[in-house]
Amino acid sequence: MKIARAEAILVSIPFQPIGIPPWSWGDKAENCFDTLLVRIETDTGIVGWGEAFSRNKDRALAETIRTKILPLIVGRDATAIARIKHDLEFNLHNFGRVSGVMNGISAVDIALWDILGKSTGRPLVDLIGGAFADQLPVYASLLRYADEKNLGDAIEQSIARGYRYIKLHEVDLDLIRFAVRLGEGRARFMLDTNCPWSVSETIRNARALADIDLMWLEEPVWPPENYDGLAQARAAGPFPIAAGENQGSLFDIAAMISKGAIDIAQPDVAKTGGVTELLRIRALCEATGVDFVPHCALFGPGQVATFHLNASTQSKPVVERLYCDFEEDLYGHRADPVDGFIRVPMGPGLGLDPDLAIVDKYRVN
Ligand code: SMN
Ligand code: MG
Repeated sequence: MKIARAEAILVSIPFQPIGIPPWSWGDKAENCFDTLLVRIETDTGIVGWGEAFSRNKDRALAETIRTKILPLIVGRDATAIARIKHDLEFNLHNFGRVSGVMNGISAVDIALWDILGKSTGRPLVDLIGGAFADQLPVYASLLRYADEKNLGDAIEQSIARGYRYIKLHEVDLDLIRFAVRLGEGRARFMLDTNCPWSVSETIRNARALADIDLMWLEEPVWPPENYDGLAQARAAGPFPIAAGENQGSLFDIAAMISKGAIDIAQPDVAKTGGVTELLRIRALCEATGVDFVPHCALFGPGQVATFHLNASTQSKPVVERLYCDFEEDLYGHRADPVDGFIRVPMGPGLGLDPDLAIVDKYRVN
């Protein structure tokens, strides 16, 4: 079974915001999220879907995948997943080990696992060891509102929809305290600050928040590769420290762990080397007593692959879902949480394929 065709398809779907979130990625505050799809077709007619992390209609990343990555895989044995991933990483390592190229390689890896599942008639979760759970709790990963009214509305709405875990993306301490107090007893909270603070600011701010209950404090320290600084903040407490979405591979996560920087590792399947790399990271986490809770700010095949990965993890990690309602859904709402839980799709491969009419409608290039 050989790879006959491979393409990158950039899709970006608008969502209805609660208020206007002031938080964007890059410079544009557009209310839409990308799903950068990689579609791989075999000479036997099987189609696999992968996803590369992307924001702000990233045409440049789509073109990087088309020109640098996909030409290297056409003609290869589609079942040689680890080898293809290794060859891509080795051939392209000069172009960066974190970000664009790794996101593209991650997408190829996910699509090849989808093909393997479809060609053997097994769901991904079974190929990677089988399920510890057929459904998983989801956390509502709120956007940043920086505003009490809109943040309060998002919390009330997500609790009413059945979410029992909520991640805040705020940095204002009063607002954070307000949010946790509002939802206390109805939901548990995590706080993700996205790397804004120095080590001393982190220690000061974490101490100032010691009166609220947080499941974890995510990426408090700038820059994301400041593992010594994160380790200092972690040692000062009081919250468990989570990070990993801005690391590129097993080796980055291994360095974080050996520095004592994290309690919770959050690799992203569409950034950190796909299913193959996350399985390696998971094993490292198990051997070092670090929780494995994948990052998932994704809406396509990467999100569905995360369902399978989390379900096959003994600790049954909570699944991340960015909290927004899309104008139209790539999976016809079949991947949506119901009452705060998702079910793992048990069809072959990822078990869900994107709706091609939606792909065509929201295709950017
Ligand atoms: C995040 C990062 C990138 C896009 C959306 C959200 C955030 C998270 O850091 O952990 O969800
Ligand atoms: Mg984060």
